[in-house]
Amino acid sequence: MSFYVTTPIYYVNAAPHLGHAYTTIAADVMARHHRQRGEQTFFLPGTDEHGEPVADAAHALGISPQELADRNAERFKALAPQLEASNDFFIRTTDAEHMAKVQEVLERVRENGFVYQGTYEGWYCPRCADFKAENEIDEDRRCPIHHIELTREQEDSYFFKLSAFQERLEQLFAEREDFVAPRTRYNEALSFIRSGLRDVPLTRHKLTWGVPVPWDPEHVFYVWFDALLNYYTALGYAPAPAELDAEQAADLTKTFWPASYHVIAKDILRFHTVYWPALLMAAELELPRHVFVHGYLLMDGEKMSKSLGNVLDPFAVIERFGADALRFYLMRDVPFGQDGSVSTASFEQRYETELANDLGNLASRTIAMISRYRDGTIAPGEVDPLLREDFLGLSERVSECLDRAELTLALEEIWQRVRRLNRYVEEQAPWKLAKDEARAEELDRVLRTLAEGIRTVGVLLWPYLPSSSERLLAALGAPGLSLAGAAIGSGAVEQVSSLEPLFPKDRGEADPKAIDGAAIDSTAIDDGASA
Ligand code: ME8
Repeated sequence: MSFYVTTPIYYVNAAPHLGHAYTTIAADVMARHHRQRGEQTFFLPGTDEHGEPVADAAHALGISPQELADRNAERFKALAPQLEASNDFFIRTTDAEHMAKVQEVLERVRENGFVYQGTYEGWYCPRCADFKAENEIDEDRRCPIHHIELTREQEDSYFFKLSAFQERLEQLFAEREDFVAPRTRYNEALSFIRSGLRDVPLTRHKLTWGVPVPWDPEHVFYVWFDALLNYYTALGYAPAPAELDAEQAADLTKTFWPASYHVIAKDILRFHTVYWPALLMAAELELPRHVFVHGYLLMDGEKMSKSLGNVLDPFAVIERFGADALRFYLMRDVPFGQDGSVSTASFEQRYETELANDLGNLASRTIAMISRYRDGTIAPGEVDPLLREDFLGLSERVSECLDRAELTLALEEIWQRVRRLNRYVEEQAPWKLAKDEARAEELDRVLRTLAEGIRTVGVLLWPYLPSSSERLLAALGAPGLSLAGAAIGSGAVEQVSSLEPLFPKDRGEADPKAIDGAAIDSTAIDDGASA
């Protein structure tokens, strides 16, 4: 079994923000979960470095596009470890290997008869790097996303014969209803296809910052074709994960292509669910298994984006609360697949009531009681059948949810058990049992059940809370992360050791700017320059 998950490659025309962190965290949760299942896993994020938005931003700063790309790619690359993302590689579309492969694949698309020469005229948004259809434009001729004026562009272009794939795309959607999720996004993509596909420009004549077109050096490829192909090209030169044998390591494409999941937000739905499968068909490559389209993180009701200038800084949030708290908050508070508002108030609420109280206190109390009443030792034996029943099928259920990229649902399944364990402590009142010698065996069983319960949720929570889970499991003397061990009673906690609070409450004065203030309040492009 293998599992390959990707994030969009982010534009380097500005700095990373919470929206980018969100998708990266989500993909990382999936990657970690599949590693726990013992599957060969590859997780790819990266940066999208060509095209007009980057060229324009660099021009405004008086530097070369390559300089801007180098500078900002570093910041996106640095974001991954800060989020505790376990990515296997980080692709940059200015990598020579990527560029060569893009030329090779698109040359094949042309040889296969899906490219022709023509002239394109239309309303163009330089920030989207995209022409807008007439029905997307209002009377002001402004971009519906960036609110900037569209320009009327006319240029010689090579076209990609998207229209040739109308029937095959309809057939794809009919045969594979899980190709795009959630269902609303599947419907949206399908209705776009049904509305009739028009051919799209494959190259840009007026631009030089891009992958040169091999058959006509006056053109570069339109940035979206260059960008989408990253998911495929990376496997041709990324270093192999350590667990692969020599034969697999020689060509990652054999093990990991096609991708299991492309995780994206709805802004780039059409590119991933229509252009991308058509392009792969044209190049005779296998299609990805799933595209999961999540919603927007909203602040003041509007999508955060670099060009709107209302971005906030994930680095500042992490510095104060840690990556785990950010990961948990985003996966828990914003139902994955829907839009959701983020705010300081809801972050603090989740942190206090769920991380610090529900989980942190449960772990501290359990370990403290085992230390106090039993010198840190768990007597061998069975766990309480009451709790065994409540945990029955849990890891299977979590896997099922994660197989469908239902990240919030899977977390809710686990959290119900965290709450169950808290109720169990109250119901059993080990402090009362400890006062009665005649109930020593009962106390042993309650402590064993609690230790095993928190171990089980600790293993299941690892994709969401990697460093806290590892600390918790280390304190339980049971560091195993394999999902096979995520059944209550299977892990044999024998001896516990002390545990510093997992989520300390004393974080100093609340700083509203840490979450919803203007942690980065300059416009995105200026911010890109000052870093
Ligand atoms: O579109 N809420 O790059 P990009 C949730 N280079 N997710 C958000 C978000 C928000 N407010 N803002 C951004 C591009 N994202 C192209 C992609 S892929 C072949 C090329 C996340 O830097 C979300 O994943 O504009 C969204 O799809 C992506 O960032 C857009 O990143």
